[in-house]
Amino acid sequence: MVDRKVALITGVTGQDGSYLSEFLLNKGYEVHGIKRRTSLFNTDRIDHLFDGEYGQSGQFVLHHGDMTDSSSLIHIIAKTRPHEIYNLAAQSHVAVSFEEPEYTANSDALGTLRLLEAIRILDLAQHTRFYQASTSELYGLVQETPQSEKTPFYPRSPYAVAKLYAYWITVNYREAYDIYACNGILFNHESPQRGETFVTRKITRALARIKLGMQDCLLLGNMNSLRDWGHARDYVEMQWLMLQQQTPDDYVIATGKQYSVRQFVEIAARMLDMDIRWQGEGVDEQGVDANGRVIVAVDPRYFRPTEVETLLGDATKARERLGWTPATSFEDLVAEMVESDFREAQHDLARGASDTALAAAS
Ligand code: NDP
Ligand code: GDR
Repeated sequence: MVDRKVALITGVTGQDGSYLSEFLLNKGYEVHGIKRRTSLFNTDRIDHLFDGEYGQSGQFVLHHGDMTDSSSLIHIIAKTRPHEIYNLAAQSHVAVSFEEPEYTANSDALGTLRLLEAIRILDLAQHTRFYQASTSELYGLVQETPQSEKTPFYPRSPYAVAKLYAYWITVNYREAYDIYACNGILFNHESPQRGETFVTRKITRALARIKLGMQDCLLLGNMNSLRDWGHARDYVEMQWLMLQQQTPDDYVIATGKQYSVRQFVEIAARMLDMDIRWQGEGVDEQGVDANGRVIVAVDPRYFRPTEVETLLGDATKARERLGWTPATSFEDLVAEMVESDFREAQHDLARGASDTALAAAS
């Protein structure tokens, strides 16, 4: 029997959960993931790991649980006695948090408390290290630029307010109970595994489908928004590194470069040989292709009641103490997402065509 390190990941079915699982499994960890009950399978992002050797050998195990249900969390932690817990589970969509503020607080704020309490109640404070997925959204209405660990917070959504509670309860349990607990204040990170309703993936997916004639137009909200975008694959390695230090601490992870949503659209479109010309202003702004077709338009439905206009991270501390350097450039990130979505769209198109052929034949 190999004496493995044991990790528990909440949010294992999400973007970061899938990259972190793969990273830890490759390092030889026994990885336990918590997934909530859903009416349809939602393990697409981790099926390649679970269906393969890792799942069969018992190195990768999934448990049903929910951040809103203490009993399931306590039970799983008692059973697995993890050396490291990565709390990635959250209602993570900022716009949705305005529609479901109470649920967002329950899962994102109280859910974090439930995990920390489980560590304390089960007497695991000296055994289990804890990572909290904190966020650049904490800076919200920014008080200084760029933002570092010392920049004051000013959250601007129910999501960010819930994450503020999670941030401070993590600090408090570190100080009160001597738990090795860290906040990773991660700026936006994307990948081909990003959920389809976050703006980067929405853009790459829509442009690929417009290119193939499967969609007419991409509807967006605030295109002036500025973000510091990195690659999720690079960022999960930092989550792990934060738990391998002598003393627990909080770290900003960011690229230090900023682009607008509009620039993201332009760069992604260029990669698909679709040069965009902008016309109009405000809600009337439109992106027009070489044939004069409107392929990008503003839909006020996607505006948020309070917006985070600009985020730019200063990751000096992580660079100096964790050796952080982002491996993937912005252009490479966009290219990887565009290529992946173009392949997926081609696949959907071919499947649609063969479905039609099948229907005609039957
Ligand atoms: P995703 O939205 O892709 O994944 C969220 C995960 O949480 C999913 O596995 C989801 O399950 C799970 N989840 C949601 N609610 C519950 C619940 N009540 N009980 C159990 N599981 C639940 O997020 P990311 O992977 O992008 O982000 C990971 C974490 O990092 C999140 O906490 C996010 O807020 C935070 N973060 C993300 C950043 C980013 O740019 N990606 C930046 C900074 C912080 P299901 O698959 O069933 O929906
Ligand atoms: P964000 O990511 O809110 O930064 O939160 P998102 O991609 O949703 O929005 C980024 C910016 O783009 C603007 N925007 C749109 N956003 C979406 N989703 N859809 C649109 O059509 C659209 N048009 C413009 C938004 O207004 C915003 O300014 C993400 C999540 O992963 C959080 O969980 C995480 O904490 C932060 O990143 C860091």
